[in-house]
Amino acid sequence: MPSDLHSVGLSRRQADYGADISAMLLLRRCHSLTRLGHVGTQRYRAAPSLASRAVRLCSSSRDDQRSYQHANNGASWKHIVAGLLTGTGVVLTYGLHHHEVERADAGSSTTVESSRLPVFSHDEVTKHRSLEDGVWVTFKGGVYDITEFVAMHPGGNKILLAAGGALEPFWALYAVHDQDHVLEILSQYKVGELSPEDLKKQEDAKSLDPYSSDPERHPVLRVKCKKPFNAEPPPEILGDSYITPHVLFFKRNHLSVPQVDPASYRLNVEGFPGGALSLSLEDLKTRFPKHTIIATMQCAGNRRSEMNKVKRVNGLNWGITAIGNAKWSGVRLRDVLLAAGFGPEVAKWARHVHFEGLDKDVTGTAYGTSIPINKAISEEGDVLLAYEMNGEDIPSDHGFPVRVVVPGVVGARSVKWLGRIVISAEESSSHWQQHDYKGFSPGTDWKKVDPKSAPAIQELPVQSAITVPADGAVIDRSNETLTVKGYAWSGGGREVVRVDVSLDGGKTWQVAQLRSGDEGQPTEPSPPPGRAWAWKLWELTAPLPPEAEELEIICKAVDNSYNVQPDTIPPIWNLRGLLSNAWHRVKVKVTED
Ligand SMILES: Nc1nc2c(c(=O)[nH]1)N[C@H]1C(S)=C(S)[C@@H](COP(=O)(O)O)O[C@H]1N2
Ligand SMILES: [Mo]
Repeated sequence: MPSDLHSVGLSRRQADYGADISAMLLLRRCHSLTRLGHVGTQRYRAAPSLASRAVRLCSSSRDDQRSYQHANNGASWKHIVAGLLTGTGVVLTYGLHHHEVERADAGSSTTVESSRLPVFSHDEVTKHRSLEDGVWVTFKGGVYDITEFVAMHPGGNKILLAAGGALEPFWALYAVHDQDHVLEILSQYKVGELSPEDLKKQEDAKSLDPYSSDPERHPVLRVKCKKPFNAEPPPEILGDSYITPHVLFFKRNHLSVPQVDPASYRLNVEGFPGGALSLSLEDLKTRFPKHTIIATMQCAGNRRSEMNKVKRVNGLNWGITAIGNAKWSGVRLRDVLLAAGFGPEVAKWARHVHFEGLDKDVTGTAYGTSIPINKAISEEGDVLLAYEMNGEDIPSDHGFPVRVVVPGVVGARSVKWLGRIVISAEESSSHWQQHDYKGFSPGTDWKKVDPKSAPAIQELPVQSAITVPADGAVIDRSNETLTVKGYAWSGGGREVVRVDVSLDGGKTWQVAQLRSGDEGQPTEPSPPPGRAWAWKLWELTAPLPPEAEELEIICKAVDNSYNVQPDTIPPIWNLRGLLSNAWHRVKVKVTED
């Protein structure tokens, strides 16, 4: 998120708005004119001064955006944006109402004939993704300039995530499903048509490529690698919900997503003296009790980008959101192992349980890993063969129809598209068990490294990060307080008991409030000891330190074993950039208005 957005967003929230709908109408009229005349990135500045005020309001400069905030009505706009973001329909009401007002006011139809609008290429549209350059989106083949809409809405910065691309998925994200109404609102902002070639491309993006059957992903995700698909959500959105919606849940794929037919799906459980057990999806759902847990999944590479800044590491450059928290339902691995013949005899030699996915590389090798038997068989281990995520069938990106969920353990062990389970005296021999997902000394380089010298990562260390404000955000001095938000979690079922936050680079600390649920919603009951699989969201609102021009905000979590996060990265640096859990730091600027 560019910092200027934050400055606009934060100062707007504090601004003293005065209702002025006529300014809106002037703005709108100015907009209509430019719509027929100048269209381009400079159009606001070039707009004819029908009303000097409106032109000023249309200005794309940041200061003007900000001063405009004082001339509008905060409360009602807040409602509108709340409506937009929650899909309550308030925004639709606004849109329709406004549409009518304008129509009456203008005395003529505001709907501009499509044929008279210019045609834009996708490239042209993508150039407009900021308040400075204008915020353009496409919707059903039309091109819309929604700069004004975004600029006027506190929280409108979230719509900016759609800037320069298709709007459809964003309306869907905020549950505004009625596309006719969306079109009606948008019609006021139409500036052109998308070129037929680019519309076709948008429609049939699928080509002859091994990843062509991969599912669609939400464009809000920050893509680290397209093929295979790896992406994480923007921090401020992740931190918004205790249970991460699956569209926002980070996706970490080593290969293409396999297409699995649920009717012919079989899970093979092998390695037992009595032979293999083959289970259909139906068998899993009907023969075993259904068990539900809320568990956080974190990739071993979460926050690798911070480590990468200290000294280059190998791997996807994850930010702070290769982590998510979901409600997983399925059967206990324990129950399936018992059904397959686990008992005292098997316990004598069995030490590991291997998992193999149905995703295979060109040599036919499947993704695979293993976990220790005690975690797999223990009732308290809560290892699931999950067929639901957040109450729905597991989405294909997350392992449809069945995935393993090993709570408290590094994401790499939670094998998706599970095809095979093998009980064994040995660890999995797979690359991902033996050569990857291991931690090393900061002094170990690629010449010296011996993978056999380190154990496979299982339980993860204590972790926390700041989701709001973003690094580089600009905060207005007129804000008397500052709210810092984030997540905290620890591996092995250890519960986070405290999060400390500093606004002054670690000189002084305050204790954040922990939450196990969404704001204003009932919280999840405390987990049984040793089974705290889910993260906690935390928040601190504190007075803005006087005089400081820049703040270094830090967070650090403490779990119930009193494990703490290391303060800096260099002593935990490792060549693969794994286990990056140093104090999280963001810097924000404080400006005088
Ligand atoms: N079959 C299979 N399972 C897999 C992977 C994979 O590539 N293939 N990636 C693993 C890794 S490294 C992580 S962090 C998690 C990510 O799960 P998610 O994509 O549902 O977030 O899945 C794990 N399970
Ligand atoms: Mo991972």
